[in-house]
Amino acid sequence: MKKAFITGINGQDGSYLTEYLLSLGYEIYGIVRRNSVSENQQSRFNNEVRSKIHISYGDLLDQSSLEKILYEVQPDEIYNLAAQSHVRVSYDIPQFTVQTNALGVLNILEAYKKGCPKAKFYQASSSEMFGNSVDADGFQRETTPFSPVSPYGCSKVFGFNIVKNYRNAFKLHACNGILFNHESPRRGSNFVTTKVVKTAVEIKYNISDKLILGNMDSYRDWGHSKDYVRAMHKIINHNEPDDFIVSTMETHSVREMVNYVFNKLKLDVDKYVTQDAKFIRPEELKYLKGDSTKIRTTLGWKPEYSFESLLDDMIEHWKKIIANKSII
Ligand code: F7E
Repeated sequence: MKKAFITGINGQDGSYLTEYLLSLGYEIYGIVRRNSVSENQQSRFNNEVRSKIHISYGDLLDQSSLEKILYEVQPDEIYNLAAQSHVRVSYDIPQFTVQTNALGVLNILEAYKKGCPKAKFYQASSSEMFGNSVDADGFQRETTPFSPVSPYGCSKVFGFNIVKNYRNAFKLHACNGILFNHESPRRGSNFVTTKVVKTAVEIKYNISDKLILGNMDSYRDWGHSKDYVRAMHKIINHNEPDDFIVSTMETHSVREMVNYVFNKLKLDVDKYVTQDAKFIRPEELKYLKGDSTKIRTTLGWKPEYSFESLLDDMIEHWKKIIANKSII
């Protein structure tokens, strides 16, 4: 039985990856940071999954916890998904963001090199590293230069580079997935897709009466987290450690996304949606569209969800939650 070790195991991607790897017969280990509401630490798992996995306290900033657990578990695969993952929030807590997302990667690489160097390592790198850099044909790809525009993006560039450096310097099987935005019913409610879907459903059920957004003219390449965790597993298991873009190859504006969701719920956008400068970022990443030809041709990965079926999945999920709430 293969063993996988996952940081950020209770996150959107960590929880879907856990379920996917369990379905493939893996034994799953993970760490969570201590939180005073302990129920929150396994909130994305149902009881059945919870009973099958091994979760311990740990932190990317606590070297001793990383060294101890990696040495004890001796995993075959390590997935480093833990991060301060919110771009706008990275302006509020820039030092914490950089410590976790940059130094945290170095910490886990050191623990891996020392404690279980035969393992394979996956780093959750991000399309935010590109900033406003785009190739002439309108895509970002593995060769597009990084030009980050947020503390989050800067921290992720360090993480990406240190993984490559450790791969080459110490002959470690360490890889990067450069994932474009990916969403799901499990996405946190301060990311734009969930904020839009959840609020629109609340409007439908008369629980809210407005949706206040920031920049509606930025473009994102939005995929489904369930598709993207399959890509992580393919990337780490490629015979050569390498870096791959994971994307849908389509781009849509925030405005198009809002229109789709409101039309689906038969709500009038002009009546309910307004903008407020407080949601605008100090520097905005305007446009993302990833060219994932390399992973499609080399590893045979492709997404199953479209932009529309992703949003439909989220709408159905929030309808169930909010319909129950409105009955209570
Ligand atoms: O924003 C605009 C906002 O916060 C998307 C993370 O997973 O993907 C994610 O980062 C767009 C931006 O995601 C609101 O300005 C408008 O242009 O959902 P988001 P993100 O910043 O793209 C990358 C790849 C990651 O790696 C990150 O970890 O939507 N926008 N109005 C808004 N965004 C938010 N959050 N809230 C608004 O009210």
